[in-house]
Amino acid sequence: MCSQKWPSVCSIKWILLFCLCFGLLLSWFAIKGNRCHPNIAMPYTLHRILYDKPDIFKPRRIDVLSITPWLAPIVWNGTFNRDILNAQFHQREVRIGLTVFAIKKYVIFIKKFIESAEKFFMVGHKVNYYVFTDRVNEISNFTLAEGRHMVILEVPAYERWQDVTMRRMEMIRDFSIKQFVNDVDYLACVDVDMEFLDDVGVEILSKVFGALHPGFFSHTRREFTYERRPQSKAYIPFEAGDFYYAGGYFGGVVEEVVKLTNYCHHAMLADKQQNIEALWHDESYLNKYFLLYKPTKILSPEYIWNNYYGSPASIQTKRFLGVNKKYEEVRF
Ligand code: 4GW
Ligand code: MN
Repeated sequence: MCSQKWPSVCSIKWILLFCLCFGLLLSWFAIKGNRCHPNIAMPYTLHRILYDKPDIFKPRRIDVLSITPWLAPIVWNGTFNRDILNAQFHQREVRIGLTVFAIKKYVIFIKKFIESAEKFFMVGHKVNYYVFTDRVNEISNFTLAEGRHMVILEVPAYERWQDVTMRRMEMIRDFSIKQFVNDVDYLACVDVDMEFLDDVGVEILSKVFGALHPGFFSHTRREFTYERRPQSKAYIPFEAGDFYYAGGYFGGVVEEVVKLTNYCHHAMLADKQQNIEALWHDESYLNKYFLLYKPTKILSPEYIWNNYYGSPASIQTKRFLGVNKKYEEVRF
């Protein structure tokens, strides 16, 4: 059969067969490669984000500290590129829970809180609002953007206001274990008497994070209003302490939030046994926790500002601002 001269029909057949096999082999390797390294094959879109090369000799902010001695970033306006961060977190399809308490008369703050969060909090990402309240019927319906949900959690209203704020730790811990851990990757736990005025995005996310209290970021250790009684579990001596963290803003991956809230709740219970209540309640225990277990990221006071503290030059934007409270209307 194959006795004709070169190039015989027979040898062309063999060449074609060889090419076919080689092609099949190549595509098999390509498919296998993609399957094994999805994060190498996928970030194609990332290459299309245009941004300036980071310059080692040009820090983005020179007026403020943007990294702690334990190498946690401190997030200030101008130090990060939101597009790069968004692309990274979209790649992971991150899900974020925002916990907020609206107990008794504090339900009045929910509307502005949620409506402003829809404009500025984690826009474009998957968000669950977890609203803890004793007044379920007083929480109105909100139209939320795609991928965003509200979960209303009915909880008891403690009689003393100090317990209303302190027991948040216990409730966040319990719902984290039984529910949030299945629903979201990160939690941000914040006060409700607040309004979002500028973007708060994935730049806040880290294993465990806290925020600098707007009233103390330029103060000395001695001036921090830590709990100073050695009998208290929240005790911090005058020679210790890094920053004064705000009680109204902390978070992290759900497992870390469980550790943090569990620690604070147990410290509070132990103090209660001794008839002690830390000076600034949950905030005092949170400060003790962050002294012992350093946060992996710290948010500048842009993230929890209050106009009571004016408008210093270092605060270039007020992302989340305290709402003026008419104390007689909300307190008891
Ligand atoms: C005094 O009468 C009160 S009531 C002090 C706090 C109260 C309270 C606080 C309340 O009645 N209902 C309530 O839901 N809270 C929650 O605790 C709410 O989420 C609030 O943002 C958080 C901390 O209380 P706060 O915002 O009044 O604390 P500061 O003044 O430090 O921002
Ligand atoms: Mn507050």
